Amino acid sequence: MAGTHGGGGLFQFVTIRLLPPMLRFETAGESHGECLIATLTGLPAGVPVSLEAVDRELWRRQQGYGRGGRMKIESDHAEIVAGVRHSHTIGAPIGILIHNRDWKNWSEALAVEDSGGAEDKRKPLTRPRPGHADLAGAIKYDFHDARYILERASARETAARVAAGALAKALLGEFGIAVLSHVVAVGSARLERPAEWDEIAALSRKGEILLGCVDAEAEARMKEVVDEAYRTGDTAGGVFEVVAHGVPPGLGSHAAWDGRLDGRLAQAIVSIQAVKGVEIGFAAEGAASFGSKVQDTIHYHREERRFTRGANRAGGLEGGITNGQDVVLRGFLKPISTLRRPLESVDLATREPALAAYERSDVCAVPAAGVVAEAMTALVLAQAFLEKFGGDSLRETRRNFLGYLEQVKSF
Ligand code: EPS
Repeated sequence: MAGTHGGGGLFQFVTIRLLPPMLRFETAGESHGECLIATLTGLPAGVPVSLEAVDRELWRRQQGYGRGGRMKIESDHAEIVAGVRHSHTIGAPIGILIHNRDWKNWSEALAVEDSGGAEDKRKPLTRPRPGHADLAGAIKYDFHDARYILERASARETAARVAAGALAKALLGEFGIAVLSHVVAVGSARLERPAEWDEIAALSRKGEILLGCVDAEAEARMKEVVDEAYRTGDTAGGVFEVVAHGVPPGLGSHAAWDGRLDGRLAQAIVSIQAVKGVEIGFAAEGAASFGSKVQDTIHYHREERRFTRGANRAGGLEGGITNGQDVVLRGFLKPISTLRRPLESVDLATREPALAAYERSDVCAVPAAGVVAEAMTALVLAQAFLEKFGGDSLRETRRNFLGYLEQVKSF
C-alpha cells in the first residue's frame, strides 16, 4: 500500500508498505513425526478441489528409480480438514494433513512429551553428513545431536508443499494454465533435445515413472547412472525442468525488485531441498553467446492480432513479467548428501574424526524434485495471478481475468 509523508513540503517521500502476499502457505512437520501439515490461505471461494487429483500429485512425487526404502512404507494421502467443503474452496484457510506411516516406528524416538528415561530410545545423529543441514543446524539451534535438525530439513516436508501446490494448480487450471515437469539430466546423462509440451503432458499421465524423462533412450542412460550410484554406495543428482503452459502475459512486475516474478520463482525453486541452482530459459547458454543470438525476436500476426516470438530462450519472462510464452525453469540438484560410503566428518560429542552417519535414504530423487518444483511454481504463479486479478470468489477472479484478456486483445 502506498502512502505519502510530508504532504505540503517540497519533497514527498513515498513509502511502500509490503503487505503479506494474498496467497500464502506454510508447512509443518518432521520426517518421522505424526504427520505433515500444510496451510494455504487466500484462494478465492469456489475453486473446485478433487482429492483424487491431490493424491495423484502426491503419488507422482513418491515415484522414480532411486527412491529409498521409505517409499515402500509411505503411501501419501492428503486429508483436507479445513477450507474445502463439498469439493470447493470456501475462501477460508485450507488445512491439509498427511500422516507419516513411519511414525509408529518413531513414536518413542520423537515423543512429544519427555517421559524420562527415554535417552536410549532416541536415535541421535552425532556425526553430521557433509552437505546436509546437520552441522549448520546443530550449531545454530544448539543441539549436540542433529536429529531434530534433519527431521525438519528432510525432503519429506515436500509432500506438504505438493499437496498445497495441487490446490494452486486447481486455481490455475480454471484459467487454462498447467504446470508440469520432466527430467533433463541425471548425473552426466542428459536429454539432448528439447521436449515438446505434449510429451511432458503424456509423461505426467503415466502409471509408472522411471526417471521422468520424455526420451526412452536418454532415460535408459540416466538409469545407468543411478545403477552405478547403487553399485558404488554413492548418490546421483541432476536437472529437472518445469514448464508452465498457458500463462497470460503480465504476471509479475518490473517495477520493484521483489515484484519481479523471475526472482520469486527462483527463490521458490532453490528453496527445495538439495537444489543448488536455478536457470530461467537458456540462461547458461545465453551467458556464453552474443546478444543477437539470445533474444527472442518480436513479430506480429495481423489476422490473429497478436504478437509472436521467434523463440523462447527467455523462458517466458522478460523484465520479471510473463510475456505469454511458456515459463521454463530448470533446477539443479546436488547428489543427496546421505552416503552409504560416508565421507569424513567429526563426532559432535567427542570432536574426534569420524565417518558421517548413514541412515536409510534415497540414491536419486530428481523426478520427485521436479514434481515438488511444479508445486512451488504453481504456488508462486497463483500468487502473482491473484495479485493481478484478485477476487474473493472464482467468479469475480474470472470476470477480472476475462476483462484483462479483452484489453490485451485490443492493445
Ligand atoms: C530423506 C531421507 C529419506 C527419504 C526422505 C528424505 O527418508 P528416511 O530417512 O525416512 O528413509 O525417503 O524423503 C521422504 C521420506 C519423502 O517422502 O520424500 C532426507 O533425509 O531428506
